[in-house]
Amino acid sequence: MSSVETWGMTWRGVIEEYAAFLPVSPETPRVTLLEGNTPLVPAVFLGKNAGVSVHLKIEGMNPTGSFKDRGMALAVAKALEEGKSAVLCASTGNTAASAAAYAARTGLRCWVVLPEGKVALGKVAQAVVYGAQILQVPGDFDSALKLVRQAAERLPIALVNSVNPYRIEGQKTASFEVTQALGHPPEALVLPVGNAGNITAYWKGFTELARSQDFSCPRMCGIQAEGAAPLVKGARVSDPETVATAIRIGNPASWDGAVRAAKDSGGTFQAVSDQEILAAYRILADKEGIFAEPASAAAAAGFLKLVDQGYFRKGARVVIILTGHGLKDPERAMALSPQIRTIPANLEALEGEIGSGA
Ligand code: AN7
Repeated sequence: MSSVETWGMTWRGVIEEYAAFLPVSPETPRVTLLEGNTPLVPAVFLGKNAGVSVHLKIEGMNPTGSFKDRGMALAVAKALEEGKSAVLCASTGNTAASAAAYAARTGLRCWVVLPEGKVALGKVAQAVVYGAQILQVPGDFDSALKLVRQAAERLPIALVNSVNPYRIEGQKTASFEVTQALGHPPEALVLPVGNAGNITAYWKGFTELARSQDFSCPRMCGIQAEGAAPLVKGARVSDPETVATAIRIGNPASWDGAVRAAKDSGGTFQAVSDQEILAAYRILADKEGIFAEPASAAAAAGFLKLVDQGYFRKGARVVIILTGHGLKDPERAMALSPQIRTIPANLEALEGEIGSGA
């Protein structure tokens, strides 16, 4: 790991930066769009109100606007190393955008299968512009994932969903960054959980670090949307539904990894309603100046709910993972927007409007 002082201009992307901690050899191509090295921003409003110290890990600052880029860099590098010429994924959107970008970067063909009508506009736009072959299927992400897993067994194509272990390996690098930026791991890590790859990855990263250094791992707090909360309920959800389409998943592929992370860390799973998600979405923007997509806001909503339950000790250091950028889902933002008024293009009209609001 490089020191914090060398971050910035010399950042080389997650594979090169963390090669010693990843299953790579000198022959593994250093595929990168300079993913990782994302900001850890203090959340003054959330922290003060809760009596804890809160930082937000802004994963929306990755090259395609989500945390998926960390794992995708490595998954695509390995696909290249293995001589594959195409990648395939099912996706609620962000995996598709990331796969499409890294495939474009490396000259691989990219096939993405989306749940019809349930992917945020910005993510589809990304997949289109990066040149992916886009297909949609009726039903939810879970059936799309089942389909691509079957196809990947029959075709010479690299499956780049988080069932691909290289995705998990790449994503664990975020736990290294959090630890390095704070100087120690936080006491709790709060993150949204859909297919459960990310919580599995963070936990792998923290436990690997704890083996070589003397510190305790954070309690892992996995947040799900109420209508798609299999890990909270302890049972698959057959018709997942939530405003946070990224985590509209009823049967997480990394179920066991998620359960282990929460259990072994002394953490928890928590469900939040769509109303709580949208309230947190607005608090992040309004009070912290941070625009995160609804699935990421779910983590902030979960944090607020855990605060209400007295879950954190006073002064605890908590990191909330904001997994994707708010611009991913412009339709959600506009649905909340008041009517924008047109005024005459003159000073009098503008001054009249601003009035005592200056
Ligand atoms: C913004 O893109 O599953 O628990 O296909 O896009 O590791 O699945 C996205 C998931 C959280 C949940 N936040 O992470 C996909 C996909 C955002 C996400 C998650 C997703 P996992």
